[in-house]
Amino acid sequence: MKSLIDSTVGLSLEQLVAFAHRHLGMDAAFIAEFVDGQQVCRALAGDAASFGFDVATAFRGDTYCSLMVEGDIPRTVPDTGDNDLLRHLPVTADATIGAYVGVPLRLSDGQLYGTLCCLSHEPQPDLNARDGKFMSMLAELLTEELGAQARATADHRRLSRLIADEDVAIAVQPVVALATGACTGVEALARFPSGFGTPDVVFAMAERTGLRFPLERLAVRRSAELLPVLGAAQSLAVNLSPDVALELMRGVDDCPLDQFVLEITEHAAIESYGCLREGLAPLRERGLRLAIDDAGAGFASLRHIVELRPDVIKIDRSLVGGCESDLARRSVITTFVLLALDIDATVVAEGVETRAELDAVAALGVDAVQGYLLARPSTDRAELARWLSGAPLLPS
Ligand code: G
Ligand code: MN
Repeated sequence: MKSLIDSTVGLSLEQLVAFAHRHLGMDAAFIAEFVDGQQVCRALAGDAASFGFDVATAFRGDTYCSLMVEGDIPRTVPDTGDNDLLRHLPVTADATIGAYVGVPLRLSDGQLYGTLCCLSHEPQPDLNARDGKFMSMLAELLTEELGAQARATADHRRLSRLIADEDVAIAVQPVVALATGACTGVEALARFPSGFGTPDVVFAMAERTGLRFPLERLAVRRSAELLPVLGAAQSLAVNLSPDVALELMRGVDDCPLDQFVLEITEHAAIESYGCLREGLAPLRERGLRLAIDDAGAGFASLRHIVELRPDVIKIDRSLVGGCESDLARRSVITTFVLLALDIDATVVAEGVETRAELDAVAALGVDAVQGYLLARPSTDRAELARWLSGAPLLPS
């Protein structure tokens, strides 16, 4: 059957159980997982205590749910007194169960996970097929959510392993000054083993699984290993989220920061510019330069620039691509160039792929360029050495 929804809607087990409880109006609703021949309550809503259980309670032996899953009792039992099997089951009297509705919960591969059930102390003569349908629909949503949880757990495990193994490579791409043609520094870019997807995908996975800090920390630590091969005037640009940047840079008292450029993407949501400004101030005093990355790609770049007064504005490649034949793109680039003049920043055009783009951004007053036309990001350290030694990188 086609799934009700394409991807997870983000409803938790607790929310879905609460829907069951509210809609059926019974005394308690719960999800029980089958584990090693027992059933363990995973989420509940309503007055489960009056039936003698709580979250994490394990049920053994014949239960309503195991009987329902086996097909020995119906999914909807308006009055347990009318069912021969349930009437004589000890728990019916012990917990005073008058009515029951349950549906099996399956994982997306069809494997049985457990059950979603509602219980009432009194019989519920109004319970009908529609209630059963509603529970089946919730079960389908739960299948989605359980699948999302299983995927998140698997992602967390894979990514934790990657971080523990330090399985990240650092590619670098030169930043080239238009005035001299020299490489003024490099941007470090994390690269992950094939199978993990693009860096964007991996960092998004890290965000989802709560591993963004350790992953960004690892990437920047590996990037910093390149510092010794850089000339004193050459910079190392690293991409970091603002919160990680503050935490990390604070921790490196002994390390000179004047070779680092901290790239904060325009996509980063900044909760408090004041806090970030204050946090960065002592680091900038120690020489750290700040770049706003991907400028012009979204909505926030002007605000980031106005609030943070970066040393570098990196114009997003979506503005640079085809700018030679697009007045609007050139006009936005000019805006950044003029803004940079006023705040004493330099401008780097990213994603320069053609000679025409290079000539256009040069004519608009951009200071430096980065892009496939000059060099692709590379993990080859011999190539890095060649760039840093002053090999001409601008096409003649
Ligand atoms: O957001 P940020 O600018 O940090 O992203 C850099 C990314 O852009 C890297 O993954 C790099 O591989 C890619 N990149 C670098 N130069 C070019 C280019 O000229 N064209 C395109 N399409 N991508 C580029
Ligand atoms: Mn960047």
